[in-house]
Amino acid sequence: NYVSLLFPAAGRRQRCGPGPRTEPGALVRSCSVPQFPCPEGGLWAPAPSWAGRDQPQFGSWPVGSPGSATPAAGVPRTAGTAQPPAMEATTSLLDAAAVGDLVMLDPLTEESLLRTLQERFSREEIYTYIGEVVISVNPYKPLPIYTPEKVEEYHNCNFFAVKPHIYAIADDAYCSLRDRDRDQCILITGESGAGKTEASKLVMSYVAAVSSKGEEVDKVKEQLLQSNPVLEAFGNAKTIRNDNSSRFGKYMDVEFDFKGDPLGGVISNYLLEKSRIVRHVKGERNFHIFYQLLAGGSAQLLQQLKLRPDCSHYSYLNHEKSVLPGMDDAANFRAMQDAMAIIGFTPAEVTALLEVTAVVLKLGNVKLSSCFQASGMEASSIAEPRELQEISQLIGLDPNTLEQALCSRTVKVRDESVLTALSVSQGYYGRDALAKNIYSRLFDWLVNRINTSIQVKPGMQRKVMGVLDIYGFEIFQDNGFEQFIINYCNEKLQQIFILMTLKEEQEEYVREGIQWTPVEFFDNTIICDLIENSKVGILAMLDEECLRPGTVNEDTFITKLNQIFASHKRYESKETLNAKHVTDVSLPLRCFRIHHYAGKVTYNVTGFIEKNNDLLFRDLSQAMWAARHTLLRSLFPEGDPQRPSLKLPPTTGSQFKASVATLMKNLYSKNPNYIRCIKPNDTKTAMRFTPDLVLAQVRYLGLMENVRVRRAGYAFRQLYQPFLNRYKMLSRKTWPHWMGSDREGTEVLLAELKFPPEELAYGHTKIFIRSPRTLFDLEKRRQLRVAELVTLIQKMFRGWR
Ligand code: AD9
Ligand code: MG
Repeated sequence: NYVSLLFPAAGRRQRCGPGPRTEPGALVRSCSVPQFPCPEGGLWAPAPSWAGRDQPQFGSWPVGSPGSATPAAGVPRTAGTAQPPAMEATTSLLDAAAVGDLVMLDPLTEESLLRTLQERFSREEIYTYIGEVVISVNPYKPLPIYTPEKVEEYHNCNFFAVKPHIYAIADDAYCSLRDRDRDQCILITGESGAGKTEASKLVMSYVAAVSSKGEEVDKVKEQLLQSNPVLEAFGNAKTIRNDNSSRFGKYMDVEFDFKGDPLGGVISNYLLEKSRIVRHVKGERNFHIFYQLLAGGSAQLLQQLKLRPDCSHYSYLNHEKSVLPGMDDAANFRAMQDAMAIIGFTPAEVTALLEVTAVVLKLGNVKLSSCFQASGMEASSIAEPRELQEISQLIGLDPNTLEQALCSRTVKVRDESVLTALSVSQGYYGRDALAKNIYSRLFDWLVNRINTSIQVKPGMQRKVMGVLDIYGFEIFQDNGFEQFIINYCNEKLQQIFILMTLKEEQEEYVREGIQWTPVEFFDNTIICDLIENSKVGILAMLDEECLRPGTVNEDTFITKLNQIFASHKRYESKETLNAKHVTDVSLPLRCFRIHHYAGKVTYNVTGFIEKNNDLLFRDLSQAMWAARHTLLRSLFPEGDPQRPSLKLPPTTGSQFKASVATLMKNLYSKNPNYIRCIKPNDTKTAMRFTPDLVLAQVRYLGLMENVRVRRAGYAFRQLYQPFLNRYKMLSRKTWPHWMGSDREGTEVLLAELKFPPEELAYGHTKIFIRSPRTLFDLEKRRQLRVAELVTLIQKMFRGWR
């Protein structure tokens, strides 16, 4: 059968993709492989056409998909007509720009990688693989690739029989979880505006669409999906980079039963950018909820909350009217309210939540004025009592108590409590700290409340898919405490990425009985340790400074760091930088530089101690606890004067370190799937690709390292049977029929082709090929052979006629 020779039937790594599973005891899923008319008039389905995830696109015709926006690279197609594969189908591998999997890129250089992404992007191919990793380049315009038809197309698809797509990874992860009981995690990283949140929503909605339907299951799915508008209202804001920027990190475990039906989930949130409550730069906004509430709240609601519908009235909104093109705050408020109802918030809970939100907004309008005590000491008082009184009414607190808490502070002097007046600037500092604390605690409450609704009953057996949407690596002109924390988190994610990738490679080699030769890779443990070592890590030393009695400042902190890390390979002090005449940035007064895996970042330590301490005057937390407002009161348990412990709460840094450690443990127990998002331009322009900008991200996402690690051992692997089927035409000994085992056939075939032995390894079920070049060589030979065969067939047909 000559025709069957022309059909690719390749497959590479059967990690967790669809199709017949290779591991013992694995379930076999039905593949909706398209069928094609054969010359005899019957239907021909490509011989076992399962292709594993890592298979390059060349071998998996049809690469495109009916109805897709653009034809697949190198594959001319007539829309809707099933055709035998054209010869060009194989050229995609040899055409660098069309490589759907960068592992197969040859030569691998930053330039070729960038060119490939750009070329694909220009064809609206926004997704590209690096093995199991999906790279997603934000198109900044709606593409017709997320329709129900697309869901259908990717569901139970042959991973590489379709174009790279986020649905393919979602399907792969979901099916692996459902059919093979492997808990999954999907890690989405990238810089602000790169498309992480959109990607996480696409994954969630895909899973919701393909899992089974039913009243109970649909309710759970709806609740899970509706957590997004609520969290986005309270946790997202317009920034210069992104009109809907998530100002918190989010990890969501979605839990499924044994059939793969969603049961519920758990959300964890990380480090809300609470400083935005009191300050945001021009061109940005505070959290969406404030604008939504003022634009969408009914007159009655606003009256009840003692709010005016006018943004320009509020100091924390910069006294600006802020209407964003394309964003309907009023409609979003209604959507948020509907979402809360679906999740199960009671009307009383919603009211309490909005009351506390209103209190935060109104706190910004509390004005202080300066006065002098009899002693001549500066003191502060409330300049205009109305706002304070309204706040007190909203929270059920005596206005005098609130005023006292805002304008003075209790200090212990030799076991005696003394009330000392605060200056105006100290008063404002306390007021802002209170607003930030109320809001961030309210946000935590919100997440917990959602969790209460979506949590799964204890004792039920479940499988888990975690989705992580977290801030990417940040290098700004001025990098502060937030960047330090965010970059530490990314350093840990990189560490886990390397460890898990290598672990997985190693496991496969062990499974296949192939000798594992240690792979050289950049190990960033040294950087993680520099930051998190519990004795001599930067975070521990910062905590030490924060705990020191007396007035602390960053001078002693930086001096200690410089002493301890004087000879650390990844640390540089300002003095070292000056000595090296580093002039790429104007160095702040007090700073240090870390050589992260993704680049060098200079941190300005001003504000490190205050942000790490994150202290709230005890008088303020006691006042909040004294309020009759049940929700607000519950947010300040430490305000209870009966509480014996006067222990300081953990610092921001140590809390973050602990939650990152939990996150890592959680991720490490799951099978990882990566989505690396890239922002193609700085102007949010549709389909514009700025190479320099993308190159910077390619660097700090570590994509080159990613490709190197992926192909550190053997770049390509495939089951013997499809491999032999595809290439047997290259040897007279194996073609047209090989009667022995597939493995023997493969050995005979490759021996005849005389590839260097170090290029090949024979596993129990798979052939491993070290470099893409060998595979290209094989593919080129196959192309020539196919051309010969086509000519031969044509001659035969002519002869018959
Ligand atoms: V941030 O770190 O939270 O500031 P993200 O989450 O990486 O950021 P987001 O998902 O919010 O970015 O995407 C930014 C905008 O890009 C969206 O509001 C969309 O307008 C646009 N976007 C992102 N992904 C897609 C896509 N797949 N198709 C079309 C997209 N537009
Ligand atoms: Mg986001």
